Amino acid sequence: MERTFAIIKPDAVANGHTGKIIDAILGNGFRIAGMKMKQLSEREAQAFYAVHKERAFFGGLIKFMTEGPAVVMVLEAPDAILKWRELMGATNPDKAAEGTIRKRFAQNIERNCAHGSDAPETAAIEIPFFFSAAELL
Ligand code: 3AN
Repeated sequence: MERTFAIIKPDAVANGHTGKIIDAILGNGFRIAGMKMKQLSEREAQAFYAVHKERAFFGGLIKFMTEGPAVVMVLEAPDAILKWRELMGATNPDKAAEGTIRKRFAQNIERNCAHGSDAPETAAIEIPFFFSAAELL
């Protein structure tokens, strides 16, 4: 079993897609080990996306990720990291495969409705960033 960290981003929550995304997660064989709704503070978003701080899109990304509530989750499955990235689809929804979450629900490369850890080392940082051990069931 593997765990990955996922976010239903503020655009998807505001547009009422939370239920459909959770349904896709459960329908694709993930177990939800942790889940909470939360509006990220600017400081949290900056720390979470610190790897992107030199990028031109950083300011817009922080504004977007803090604009409203998001749903943060820990998903568990065999090969969860890769499996969740496949289910989300490409970062740019225009390039995402038919049926993927970003193809179905994302507006553009920035407002792209979902996040997933990209490697085991990233998941190992991102999961404890939002969840204590006691919150994971
Ligand atoms: P992914 O979320 O697919 O791992 P990353 O880590 O490259 O993609 O990017 C993190 C987030 O930054 C994306 N989910 C998206 O919201 C935003 N982002 C990435 N690339 C761009 C871009 N070229 N322009 C605007 N926003 C971007």
